[in-house]
Amino acid sequence: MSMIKEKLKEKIEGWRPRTTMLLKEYGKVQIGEVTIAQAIGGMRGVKCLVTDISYLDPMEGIRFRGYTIPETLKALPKVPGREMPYVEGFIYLLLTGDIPTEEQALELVEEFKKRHKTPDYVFDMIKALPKDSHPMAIFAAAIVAMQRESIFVKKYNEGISKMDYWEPTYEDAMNLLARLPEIAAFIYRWKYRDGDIIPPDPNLDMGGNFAHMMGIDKPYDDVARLYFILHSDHESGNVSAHTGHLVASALSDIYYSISALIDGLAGPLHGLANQEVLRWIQGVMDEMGGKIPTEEEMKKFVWDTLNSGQVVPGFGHAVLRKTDPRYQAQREFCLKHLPDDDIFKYVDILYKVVPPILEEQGKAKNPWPNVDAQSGVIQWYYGLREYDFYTVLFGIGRAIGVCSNIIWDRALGYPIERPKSLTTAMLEEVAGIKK
Ligand code: AMX
Repeated sequence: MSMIKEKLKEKIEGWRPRTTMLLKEYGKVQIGEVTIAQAIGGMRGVKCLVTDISYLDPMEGIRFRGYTIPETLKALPKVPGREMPYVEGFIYLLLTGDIPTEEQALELVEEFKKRHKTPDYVFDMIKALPKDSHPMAIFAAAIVAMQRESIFVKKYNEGISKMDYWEPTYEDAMNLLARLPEIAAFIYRWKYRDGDIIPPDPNLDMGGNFAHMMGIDKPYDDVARLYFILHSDHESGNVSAHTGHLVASALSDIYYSISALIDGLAGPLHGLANQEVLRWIQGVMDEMGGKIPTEEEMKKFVWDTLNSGQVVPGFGHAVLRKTDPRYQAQREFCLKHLPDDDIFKYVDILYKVVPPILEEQGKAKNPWPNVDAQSGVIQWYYGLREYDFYTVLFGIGRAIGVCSNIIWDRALGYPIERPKSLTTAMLEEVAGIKK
């Protein structure tokens, strides 16, 4: 058994009694109530999911295993000579709750290298798809195509004990995570670089190898590391994380679950917003003839968007009530590496003008920017200008968080998800409108 799996086993065995006790002895203790507005309104704020991988505080933002983003980036072992930590070390943190030593992070780097070989049929299948397919559709299809590789399914069919479900789930998750960067880079080079595929370099870590396979020079390796870490997890209720958890709760394997997550992430109100931000900015740039707008000019573009009944992409959030720390982390990267970039200047002006406008309009509960307002600008700057592709990068990151969650879901025996629905007439009756 690998070092990380041993460690995980120890953590799981230590954790199980806590869940068992809560369920058996305190199962009837109330943690909230549900209103009609919540039932109709997308279950906002209903407390009915459990995860220890990350927690999202509305004011403070995300904590991964208790660590804020700056704390996480500071504490994890860094790739020698680079600014950002190993993504593999971050995965160690999400899985075990502990900051790895450099040696532990490197063990995981080696483990991923052993697992990364993607079956050839995946690439053949991608090449058989129409080239104008959206990269997210290709990505989801490539993942589900590998379902036949599932070790969980094999073990389940052999009659494995429930207590051991997490082990083959871990194997599937690690195999999949090891392959996602190569699959994503293949999609990119096949679709946008005339099929000029760059093979992986077995000497590199996940972030470095991704930049290499994309054909983008340093510091894009650090961009990839930062991006995968920032997008990994945002507790369990967002569409992609929840979809992954929900599908896995039926004991569907990792391949089905992560492919489904990617489908949810592909919506413009969720992960696709980073593509929408760039599209919106490009539209303004066209109208401005490439000039940087004044704040007054920018305000007009924002109001035009709102008055035409559209949302301003990259702003607002269902849980957060302040500027997203994932936005801040990327902003700091921009201030250091691309302060004079025109698109960054646009993003910066938007940061100043959009929140007061959304406040004045009075609809959005959170007028502040989210992760997607800033992420496209970095990709664009380093030459990744096909913004249809941006959500695939988000998807690699999100798969890391959701895989970690699913392994723990299985370890703690979380059951199939099945909330209850009511009819409109029942709500009217509860509200006292109709007898
Ligand atoms: N621009 C214009 N209107 C907005 C807005 C924005 N950025 N954010 C929220 N609103 C509007 C909503 O559309 C809603 O209008 P309605 O009452 O007419 O339906 C009203 O404000 C109340 O919405 P809310 O409770 O503040 O937000 P929500 O929880 O329903 O939705 C989100 C959250 C993110 C979907 C929404 O803020 C939005 O559409 N933002 C723009 C898209 C975006 O950036 N998405 C990415 C989010 C991060 C991520 O998941 N990657």
